Amino acid sequence: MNVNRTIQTLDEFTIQQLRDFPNATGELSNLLRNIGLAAKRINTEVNKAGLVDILGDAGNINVQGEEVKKLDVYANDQMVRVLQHGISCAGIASEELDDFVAFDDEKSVKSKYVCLFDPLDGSSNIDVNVSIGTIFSVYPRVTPVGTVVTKEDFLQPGIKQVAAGYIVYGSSTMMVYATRRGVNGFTLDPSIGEFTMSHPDIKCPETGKMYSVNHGNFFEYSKPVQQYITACQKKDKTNGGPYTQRYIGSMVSDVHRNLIRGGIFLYPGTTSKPKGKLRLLYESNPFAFIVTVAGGKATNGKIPILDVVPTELHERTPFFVGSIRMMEELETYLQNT
Ligand code: P6P
Repeated sequence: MNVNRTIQTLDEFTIQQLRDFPNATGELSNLLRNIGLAAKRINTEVNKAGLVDILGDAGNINVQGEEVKKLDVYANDQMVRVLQHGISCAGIASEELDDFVAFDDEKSVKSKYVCLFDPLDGSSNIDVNVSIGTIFSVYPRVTPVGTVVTKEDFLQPGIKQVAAGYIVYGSSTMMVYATRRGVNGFTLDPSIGEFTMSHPDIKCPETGKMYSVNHGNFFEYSKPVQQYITACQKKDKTNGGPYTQRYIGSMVSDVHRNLIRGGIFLYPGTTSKPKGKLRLLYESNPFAFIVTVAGGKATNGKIPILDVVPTELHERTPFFVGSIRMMEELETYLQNT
């Protein structure tokens, strides 16, 4: 059997990046490998999620006598554990936790980074076997290394991110992450239990033919958003329509598809929820960073998402992200807001 030595694993790739930047400390590479480990553990449980009903529903005691946890709680525990036991993260904030968690042990306080994440986005889709994902965002701390992190380390604008990524637990399990040097995708090879490079140097196509939005909220969207959505459905020389509408209802899947194929994803504010549904810090900012590094664009409908200065850990924001030409087309409508 030919062993393909040219396919890099996530670990090999992050170590190669370290070799290319000799003055790098290796902390970020180590943090990304930690997330890869958590993702493999989460993937194992997600893949048998459907069996939980057979083996005993969440909250029950399984055959090993362990409490069967809700998957999103399990995913959160795995992310916290690998980051807390690593030496590259000084604290975390999670969609699952009300407040941030400072890692105050003597090793962690010396770490340069903090990590924010949604451990299992779209978890309501699990019991109907729709793809779900983990989303993460990495910032350099603003408080002095050696001290315990504070909330200001987490309330930074998305432009300050040093890395962001996601894992999509789909037909295959993929980890995609961006640093300022580019976006790379790794597919989990179950035969060796490693993420292996499958999508090097991902670029978001300048335009596309897909738009993703929840049409059910149409009559609650602003007029300019309604006009744009209507234009997407018309054969129109200016926007190259009609587009195809694709909406899985799992952000990681919808944005991943549009990143690879080109397209636009919209989660606008509505009359009942003017801030929309998606979280700024650990859903919108990571995807905005990834798509922007890949050549796309992301806004809150008014300004680049990455420029928004957060005031709360769990604040929501309207979110528009995708191929740059499609985003520019959308903005010709939104400027009439
Ligand atoms: P709606 C999943 O619950 C999620 O947070 C995102 O993954 C997804 O894009 C969005 O909500 C779907 O929301 O209101 O369209 O069902």
